[in-house]
Amino acid sequence: MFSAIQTPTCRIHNRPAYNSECFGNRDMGIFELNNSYEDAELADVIWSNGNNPYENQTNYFLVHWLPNLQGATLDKKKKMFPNEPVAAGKFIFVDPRRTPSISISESIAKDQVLHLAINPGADGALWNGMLTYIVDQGWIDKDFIAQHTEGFEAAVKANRMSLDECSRITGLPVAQIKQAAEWSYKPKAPGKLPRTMHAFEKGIIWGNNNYVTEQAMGAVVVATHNVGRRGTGWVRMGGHQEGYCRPGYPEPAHRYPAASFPIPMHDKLIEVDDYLINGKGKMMTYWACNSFQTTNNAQALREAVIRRSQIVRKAMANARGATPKEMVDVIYAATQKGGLFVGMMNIYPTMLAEAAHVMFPAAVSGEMNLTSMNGERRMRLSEKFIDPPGEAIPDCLIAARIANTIKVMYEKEGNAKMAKRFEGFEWATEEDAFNDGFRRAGQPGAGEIDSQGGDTGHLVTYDLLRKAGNNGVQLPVKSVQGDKMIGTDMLYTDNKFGTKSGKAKVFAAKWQGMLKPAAEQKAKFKFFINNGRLNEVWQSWFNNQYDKFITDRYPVAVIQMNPSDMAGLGIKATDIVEVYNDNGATTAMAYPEATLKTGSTFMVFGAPKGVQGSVTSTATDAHFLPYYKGSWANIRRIGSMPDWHRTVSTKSRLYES
Ligand SMILES: Nc1nc2c(c(=O)[nH]1)N[C@H]1C(S)=C(S)[C@@H](COP(=O)(O)OP(=O)(O)OC[C@H]3O[C@@H](n4cnc5c(=O)[nH]c(N)nc54)[C@H](O)[C@@H]3O)O[C@H]1N2
Ligand SMILES: Nc1nc2c(c(=O)[nH]1)N[C@H]1C(S)=C(S)[C@@H](COP(=O)(O)OP(=O)(O)OC[C@H]3O[C@@H](n4cnc5c(=O)[nH]c(N)nc54)[C@H](O)[C@@H]3O)O[C@H]1N2
Ligand SMILES: [Mo]
Repeated sequence: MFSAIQTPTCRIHNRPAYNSECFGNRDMGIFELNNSYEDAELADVIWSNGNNPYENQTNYFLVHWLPNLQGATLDKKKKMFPNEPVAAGKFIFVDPRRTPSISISESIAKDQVLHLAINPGADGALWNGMLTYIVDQGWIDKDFIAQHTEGFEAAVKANRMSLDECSRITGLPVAQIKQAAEWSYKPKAPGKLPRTMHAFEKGIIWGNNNYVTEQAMGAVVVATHNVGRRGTGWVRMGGHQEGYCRPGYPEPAHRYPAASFPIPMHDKLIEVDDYLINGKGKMMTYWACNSFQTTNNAQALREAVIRRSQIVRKAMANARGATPKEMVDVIYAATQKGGLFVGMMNIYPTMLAEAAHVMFPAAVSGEMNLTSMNGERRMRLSEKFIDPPGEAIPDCLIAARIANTIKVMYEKEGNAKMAKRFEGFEWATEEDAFNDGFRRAGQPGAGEIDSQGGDTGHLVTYDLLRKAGNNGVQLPVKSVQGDKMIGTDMLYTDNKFGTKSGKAKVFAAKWQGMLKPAAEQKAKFKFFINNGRLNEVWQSWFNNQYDKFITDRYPVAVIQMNPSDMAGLGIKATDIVEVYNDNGATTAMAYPEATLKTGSTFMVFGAPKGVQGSVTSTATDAHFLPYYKGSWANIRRIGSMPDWHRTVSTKSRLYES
C-alpha cells in the first residue's frame, strides 16, 4: 500500500482512517502499551476506564488483576516495595453500566471496588475535575512534573473544573469522585505516592472525543507519575494479539511537533468510508476486516458500496466473452461512471462478499507461522501445525503475489520506474516477510517502541522466537545473550518519553461537551444504544456464526434493556425489536437487564444478524476516531419468536454472589 502502490486512501480494520487509537497518548510521548501484566499485580489501585476486562481480557483479568484484589500478591508487593506501605489492591471502574467485571470484583471485595457510573461521554469532564482537585490537594509529584514534563501549568489552567461542575456533567456524586481521588492519589505515607495503574479501552477509545479525553486523563497520570514506575502504567487493554510494522504513510506530516518518533500523518488523513459514500475512489480492498458489520454509520457505507459495486458487476455481466485484458477495460470504464471494484482477502465469504468482485482466500494462524504481540508487548511465534485449506495462503504471500504480478506487468510495458517500486517482494515464506518487515523496518509500532529501545528489531529471529516458546519476549528486545533475547518489562522507567525533548508533553484538554452529530442524535432519540462485547462472541462472529453452541445462546444480536422500558413498549424477553434513527435501522433480540438505567441499553456490536453500527452516528474526533459507543435511537417491538421462549436463556449475565 505505502511503498509500492503508494496510496494514502487507507483505513485500519476498525475505524475509517489510517490513524491511531491513541494519538492522544502518543502525542504526549507515551506509547499506549507501556507496562507489564505483572504491574497489575503490584498496583495499589487499578482504574478500568470504559473497559470490561472480565469479558474481554479474561485471562489477564483472572490471572493478574483478581489476585491483587484478593490480596494474593501481597508478598510480591512487599518484596518489590520494601520501603512503603502495601495492601490488597483496589479497583475503580468507570462505566455507564454495571458490567460482569464489576459484579465479580464486588463479590470478592466490595469495599475495595468503586463503580463510577458515569453519564455517557462525560469522561473528559471527570478527568478535568480530578486534575483540578488533586492539584488543589497537592497530591501530585512536583519534582517529576518539573523535571520530566512540559506544558503542565498551562494544562492545569485550561482544564480547570470545580468538583461541583464535574459532578453535574458526569452525574457522579462529589463524595464518590473524592473517594476515587483519595484511593488513587493521596500519598500513602509522606513522600510515597500510591502506585495507580490507569487502564482504558473502548469506552474511551470509541468514546466521546477520543483525543481530548485521552489527554485529559493523561494530565492526571503524568501529574501523579503513574507511568514508568512498577505497579503503574497508562495502558490500553486490547484483548487481541496485534503488532505490525510498516513503511511510513505516503504523505507524512507532523501536526504535533512534540513527537520525535514517526507518527504517521495526522494532517493528511482521509476518512475512507465518507470518501466511498461520496462516490470517490475506484477500487476498495477489504483485507481481514468486515466494515459492513463493524464500521460506524454502517448502513450508509453498505448501501454506497453495494450500489457502486453493482455498477461494475453489471458492466462485467454484459461483457460476454471478454478476455481478461478486455475485462480490465470494461471494469475501468465502469469505475469512471461511479462504479467501485471491490476485493476482499478473508477466510470466509462474509457479508462483504455481496459486494466483492474478487476474493482471495487467506490462511490463518496455525495454518501458517504468525508473529504477534499481546497487551504487554510480548511477542511470540505461533507455529504452523496444519496445512491451510484449498489454495489459501498467508496474507503476506498474497500481498507479495500481487506486487510481483504488477511488477511484471510494468516491466512488459517498459515502465522501469514503476516496476522498481514493486521490487523487494520475493518472499517465499512468512519468515521472509518477517525478516523484511519487522527485522528491517523496526519493532511493531515502528518508532513508538524504537524511541525507547533503539532500532533493535534485527536482533529478533524466528529461530530465537522458537526457542523462547510460549513466553516469547517483551518488546523492545534490547540485546541477545546466547539463545535468549533480553526484553523490556516496562517503558519509561528512565523517565525519557517519546518526544523530542524527552519530556512528557501535557496538552490542554478542556471538556468540550458532546461531539455534535452524537449530541443531535441524543436530543432526538429516546434510548442510549450503548454497545460492545459479550464474552461468548468474538468480534464480527466470523467463526461464531457457524457454531451452534454460540448461536443457540445468541441466535441474533441481543439488546439488553431495563425491564420497565421493555414493559413500556410491550416488549417481552426474546422478542425481536427494531432499533432505528436517522442514520439507519437494525434488529435485535430483547434481553432484560435490571441494573441498566432506564433509557439505557447495551447491544452486542458487529453481529451478522443485527448490525449495531447501522445506528451509530457520523461523530468522530479530530482524527476520525468514531464515537461508536454514543448512539441514540428509538426502539419498537416487531414480534416474538415463540421457539426462543423455550430455547434461549435471558438470565442476567451478571455474576452476583
Ligand atoms: N470475548 C471477547 N473478547 C474481546 C473481543 C470480543 O469480540 N470478544 N474483542 C477484542 C477487541 S478487538 C477489543 S478492542 C477489546 C474491547 O474491550 P472493551 O473495551 O473492554 O469492550 P467493550 O464492550 O467494547 O467496551 C467496554 C465498555 O465501555 C463502556 N462505555 C460505553 N460508553 C462509555 C463512556 O462514555 N464512558 C465510559 N467510561 N465507558 C463507556 C461500555 O458500557 C462497555 O462496558 O476486547 C477484545 N476482547
Ligand atoms: N458499534 C461498534 N462498532 C465497532 C466497535 C464497537 O465497540 N462498537 N468496535 C470496533 C473494534 S475495537 C474492532 S476491533 C472492530 C472489528 O471489526 P473488524 O476488524 O471488521 O472485525 P473482525 O471480526 O475482527 O474481522 C476480522 C475479519 O478477518 C477475517 N480473518 C480472520 N483471520 C484472518 C486471516 O488470517 N487473514 C485474513 N485475510 N482474514 C482473516 C475474519 O473472517 C473477519 O471477517 O469493530 C469496531 N466496530
Ligand atoms: Mo478492537
